[in-house]
Amino acid sequence: MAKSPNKTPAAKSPVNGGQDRAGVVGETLVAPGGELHQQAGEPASQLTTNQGVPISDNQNSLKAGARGPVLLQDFILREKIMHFDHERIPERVVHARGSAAHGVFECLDSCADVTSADFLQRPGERIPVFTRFSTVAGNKGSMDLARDVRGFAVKFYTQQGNFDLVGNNIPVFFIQDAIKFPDLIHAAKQDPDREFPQAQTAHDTFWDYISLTPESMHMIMWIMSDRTIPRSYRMMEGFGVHTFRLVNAAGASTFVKFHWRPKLNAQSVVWDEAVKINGADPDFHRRDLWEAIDTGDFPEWEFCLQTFTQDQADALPFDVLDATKVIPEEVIPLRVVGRMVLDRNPDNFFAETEQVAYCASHVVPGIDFTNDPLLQGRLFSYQDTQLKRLGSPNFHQIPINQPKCPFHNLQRDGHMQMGIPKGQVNYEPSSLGADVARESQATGYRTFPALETGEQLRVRPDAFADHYTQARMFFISQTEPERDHIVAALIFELSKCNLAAVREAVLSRLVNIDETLAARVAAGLGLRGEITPAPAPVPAGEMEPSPALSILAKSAPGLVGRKVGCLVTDGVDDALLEEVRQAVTAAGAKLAIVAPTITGVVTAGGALLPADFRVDGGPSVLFDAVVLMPSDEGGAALALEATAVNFVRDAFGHLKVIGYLPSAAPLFVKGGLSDANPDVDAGLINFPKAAVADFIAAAESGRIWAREPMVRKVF
Ligand code: HDE
Repeated sequence: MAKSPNKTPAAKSPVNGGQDRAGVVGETLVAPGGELHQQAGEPASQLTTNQGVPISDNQNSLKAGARGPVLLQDFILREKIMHFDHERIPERVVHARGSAAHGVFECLDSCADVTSADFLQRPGERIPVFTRFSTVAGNKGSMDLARDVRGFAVKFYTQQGNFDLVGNNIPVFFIQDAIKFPDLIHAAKQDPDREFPQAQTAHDTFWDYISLTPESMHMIMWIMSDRTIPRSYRMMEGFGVHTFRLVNAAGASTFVKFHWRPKLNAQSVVWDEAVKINGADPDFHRRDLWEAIDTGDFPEWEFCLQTFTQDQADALPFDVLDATKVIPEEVIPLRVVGRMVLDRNPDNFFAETEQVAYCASHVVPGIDFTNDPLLQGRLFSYQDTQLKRLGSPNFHQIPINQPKCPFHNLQRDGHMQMGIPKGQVNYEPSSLGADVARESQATGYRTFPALETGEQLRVRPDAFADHYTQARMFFISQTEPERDHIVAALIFELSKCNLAAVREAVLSRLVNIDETLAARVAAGLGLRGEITPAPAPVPAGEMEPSPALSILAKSAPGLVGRKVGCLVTDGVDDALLEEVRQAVTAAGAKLAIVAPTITGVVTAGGALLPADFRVDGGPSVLFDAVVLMPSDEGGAALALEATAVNFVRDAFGHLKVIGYLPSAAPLFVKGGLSDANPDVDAGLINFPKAAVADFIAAAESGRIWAREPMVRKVF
């Protein structure tokens, strides 16, 4: 930026009140650093009021005399402040914190056999989507790595209207009936009297509610697993949860569960890492999504249908209308029918991410509902909540919510009507107005004519009564480290519950899932007595393990989309650094330079290497694998920095692959890791004995689970 030759920020004038600050000084716009941002007199566009009146001074209110009172007639001030006062809208009662992106959905396989949904007919055809990920319990400003379910909501802008698939990253839910939802959420969110704890389930009221809600046991297994601490929004599976109904052009119905499978595979962090990420970068997930898209690293998911007939549904040992159950992929496989690529960040967070209004009731011809009582309640809730949040039944007119196909009807008026409907006719049928929109039996949405009979009852079907079989199936489908993590999470959460009776009540339910699980949690809680099983109307039956339910069992080697942190000092070896950079990039990951100062370091070859992070701002929790490349002198100096020592200790403790030069030895010693031995630990890659390719291969295979019992007590 060019410096203003004669107008410096120190220039005082009666106009700016003599303050040394950014603002209008004479004819130039000057920043505190004295940089000229923009020439006045040639603005990009004229600043105006909302009425289009040009504004001459946006820095000073209208006063009676330079030091006199501000005048009420200052319509420019009043309009600006009034608008500011109304900038916030109520945050979502759940899923308040989220991040979203635009993208495309491409049909890969014609689904005409099962649905007439227009966007699933022609392979290769693409439509726009807008996808929002979220946490559930935390407020809008809470941290990203809370242990929580993640929302996974997709708005498909199809040629037959908007289809909203408002799903989660977990395929089951806590409760079976929508009438229980307000209680569940009240118990999970902050206590009403003290407004804490924020964004966590580790507290009395949540576990009290859970201890009294046995139908939540399957979901509890999922939320205590690593699914609730994902590595990235880009690395999450997504699920429509409920059984929906597809209807084809001939009117035949097929049941369906919707699945999203990430190209980068489902991946998670470890708990201690999650806790530390929340401090190091509370925006970890939203930053990750934003930066990936910004740098052209577009996240992608496969869209899959799990379709089944009424006969298949009847043959399953559970009810497909019960949202606490999965249909194992091994029983009914997934059919890949499309893909979604997110390729554009929003232009404006509020206008798009905040105002997007997903509604479970937004379906298109060819997609219909089932009698799942949880889904049925959602069909009311979302539209109702948008009315509250966005303030008008015209929320569909907000650009992000507008269908991208023609839409017209005879609904009129209401707050913030944006359109100007023309003509005399606003009713139907009418004999006036030949161009008035009309219904069409042939092309309009037709509800599947399911036969419904029955008495009016407030009951739960008997087929919903088994709360343990699938909870057990989930637990036994996990690999050993994953089971360890479920045990550890339960111990952590229940240890934050101050009510001994509640802890014991939860244990009495865990024992119905798996005795070893309950015994291990009891040991971790320090409980010595016998655990009495809770009464279970339907005891846990045996189901085959489903390896598809495990993240680790499905994981494939790879560093694509990951981040490697490289700790350097002055004197870093240019050739090795270049080799590491090229290898990391070739593996599809990004290399970040972490240095003692943000300006960077001077390499052994004399080049200035700028840093991405100062060491205290770039702890190893932000990376998937790390490389330690200090000079000899630099290694000794870093060992005096607690943050550098923690960088190494945490990387080891979080089971990451560490490539290092002998010059990093003082950091290991200071970190209490003198025993760390590359001969037995496959994640310690000692340069130059080992090659950079060895580091990449090790990092591609993920965390070093064998190290875990050494760094943490596993009950
Ligand atoms: Fe939601 N849920 N929910 N939910 N939900 C909302 O709608 C509700 C449920 C889900 O990014 C709210 O716009 C009820 C299951 C997502 O904007 C609200 C019940 C699943 C999002 C609401 C459920 C979800 C929401 C709050 C029990 C997975 C965020 C703000 C019957 C299938 C969407 C809003 C976004 C948001 C109600 C249960 C997913 C109040 C009553 C099950 C991803 O309408």
